[in-house]
Amino acid sequence: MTETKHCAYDFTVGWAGDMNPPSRTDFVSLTLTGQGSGIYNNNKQWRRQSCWRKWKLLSRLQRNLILFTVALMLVCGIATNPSVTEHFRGLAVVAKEEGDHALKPAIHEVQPELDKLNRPLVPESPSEKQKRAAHKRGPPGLQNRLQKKGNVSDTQVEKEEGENWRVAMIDQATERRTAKEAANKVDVPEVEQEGHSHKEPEVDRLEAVRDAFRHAWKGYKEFAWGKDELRPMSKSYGEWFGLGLTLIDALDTMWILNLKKEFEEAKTWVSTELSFDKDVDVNLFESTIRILGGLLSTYHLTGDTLFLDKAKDIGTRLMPAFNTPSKIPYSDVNIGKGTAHPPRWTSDSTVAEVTSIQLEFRELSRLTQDTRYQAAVDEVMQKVHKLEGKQDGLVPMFINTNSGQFTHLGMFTLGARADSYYEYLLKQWIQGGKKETALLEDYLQALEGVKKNLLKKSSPNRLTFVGELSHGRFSPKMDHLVCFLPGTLALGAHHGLPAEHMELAKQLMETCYQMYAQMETGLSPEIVHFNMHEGSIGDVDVKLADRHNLLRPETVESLFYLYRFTKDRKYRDWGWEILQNFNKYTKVSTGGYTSINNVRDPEYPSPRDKMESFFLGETLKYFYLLFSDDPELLSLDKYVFNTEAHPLPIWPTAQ
Ligand code: DMJ
Repeated sequence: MTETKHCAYDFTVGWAGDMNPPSRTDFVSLTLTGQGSGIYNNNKQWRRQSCWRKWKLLSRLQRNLILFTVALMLVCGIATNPSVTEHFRGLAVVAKEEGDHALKPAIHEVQPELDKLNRPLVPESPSEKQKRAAHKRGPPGLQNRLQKKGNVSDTQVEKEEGENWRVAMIDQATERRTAKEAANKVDVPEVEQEGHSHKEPEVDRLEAVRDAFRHAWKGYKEFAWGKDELRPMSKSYGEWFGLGLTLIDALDTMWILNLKKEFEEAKTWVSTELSFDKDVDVNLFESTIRILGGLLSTYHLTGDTLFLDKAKDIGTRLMPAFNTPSKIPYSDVNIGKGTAHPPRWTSDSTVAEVTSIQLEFRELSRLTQDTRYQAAVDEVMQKVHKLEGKQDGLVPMFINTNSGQFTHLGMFTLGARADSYYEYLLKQWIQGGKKETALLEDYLQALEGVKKNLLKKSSPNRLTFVGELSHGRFSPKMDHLVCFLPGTLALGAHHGLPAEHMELAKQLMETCYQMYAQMETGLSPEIVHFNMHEGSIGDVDVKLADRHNLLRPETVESLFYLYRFTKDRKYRDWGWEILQNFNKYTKVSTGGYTSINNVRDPEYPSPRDKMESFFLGETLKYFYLLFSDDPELLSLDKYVFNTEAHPLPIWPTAQ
């Protein structure tokens, strides 16, 4: 049967707000009728021609009115879409942050990448959407974890490489060679399976870490030798203290990785070039954990007194920091002049900084038989132990160097400015032979405080996370820095603390891994916010300003502890995934690795042009220890690692 129909449109654009009909036509009534009594032909071409003819029949005014109405509807639709408005707000935040960066000179080379990050918002084409979906590693519901049990294959890595930003930056030849070499050096463990014994080939992960170190060192050696930090994109360097920070931080890593040639070159620099007799302000905490800690551990590993002499020199030069009315040290010391001062804008120090220098100064006293170092840092701990202003063992973030009291009361975090206070309570107790009970009490009480005030579950997947408290208000914000905690909890359980600490460590370890796995690059952002509302689509939210990754070590560090104590291979596999993603998104062709601005964009992760010294001092060292099968390689019954991954001995008399 043929259906007869009119192609009829009725557009009425007008105003009928008055009861009386208007005396003139304030509206346009438009009726379009189909092709008279023509037979309705529903083929596409007929429809297209017919509508086009109708359109041509309209007056210009009518056409303009229609176009205007359609445009208005589109604009309203976009403006009321929350995800779009949020994106615009986010772009404004990034623009502000990058504006701040622009003040710093060496960032100019990175600007094209930043421009790409701020590229205009355009709707994604279906093919782009598909591409994104392919890159997305952490779909809601942790499908990601379930889907990708194994490692990304080399072929897949190479295929993806061709599509992303690194085409311009990364030396793919180097990378393929590395993958090939790694694949050739196979570690072939015997695996018993259903009565059959077969060889299971495994990429030599230890060699992959050594390759990563060599690549980082190549950049440092070529463009930043003897300087604090490599700027791998601009092939230059940055100075912070002017003390060869990266070189010193990396000394014991080279020793542990058995990179003899590199170690010897660095040692020559220390003996011939390194001088602390310099009119320079250094941060007490950073120079203690990186320089003093690095020299002490290298002395222990090598037995070479060069490093002990240097350690004593820098330790002594840092001591003026403790000359304060309260004996709570200032943040900054001029190691040439022997003067110390707080930052320009405050007389406060941060709590983590004044309570995370103890392992190093205590060890320096033990080695030199000079008790002054230990006395100074022990006094800080004794004062903090007694202070008011804690909540269930949790400490505020600031302490005043004049009054010796906590300031900015009511704010509690296990992230920046407080993190290593908790870590050093446990580690000092271990270092000293588990005798200093005040340290243990403070540690255990703080963990109760964490459980009571900061520990929550996310939605929908019930990941356990540690949030923050501000004047009684809980915030589901967690810094990547907090990922030291699973490792510290596991270490405590290994040294006899309750087994439930290990259970909590495992839960938090899973969360820290998900902070990587749920990102499109497979690398964690600096800060995440967990969703807690029922029915949330994903567990993790990341604000635009928090999407950077600084090559930080905390998750890898915890994976190392968890693997050492449980021997569960999944921790190694997680670490292997992370190493591959560092190689994929942060490796710079001409040498070195770079921090990135955006872990959510695998096409434009936007390099920041900086390789932090802790990438060599900590991150790569913990990767190596994670993949090593030798439990005697820095046994956790003999050594305790400082917060910069420098192993210091557990005191022999104390055991
Ligand atoms: C390092 O300097 C130390 O691990 C410190 O405790 C925290 N920050 C960095 C690494 O993220």
